[in-house]
Amino acid sequence: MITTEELTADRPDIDPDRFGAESGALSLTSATFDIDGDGLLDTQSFEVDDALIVATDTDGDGDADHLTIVDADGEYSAWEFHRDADGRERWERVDEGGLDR
Ligand SMILES: [Ca+2]
Ligand SMILES: [Ca+2]
Repeated sequence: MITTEELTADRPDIDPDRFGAESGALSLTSATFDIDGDGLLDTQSFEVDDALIVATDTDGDGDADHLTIVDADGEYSAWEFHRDADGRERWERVDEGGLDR
């Protein structure tokens, strides 16, 4: 998939309704939070349609390693990014549920 700087300037290119194991690497272009307190910005939160997405790059390579998607109904799903030895990239869902039940 090819993305231009124009498309990714403000937020990563992601469709929360279609996100899944095969969605591929998600590069973080403008992290604004330092979740682990090491002085390096690692996390970006943004909205796509009515979904809130929080993406964290835990190893500092510029690609998100952890992703949480909260949709307009309060349903959430959490994902971890894995790059296999053969180079295959996939997201694994590690958690899901509703925030208010
Ligand atoms: Ca950090
Ligand atoms: Ca990373």
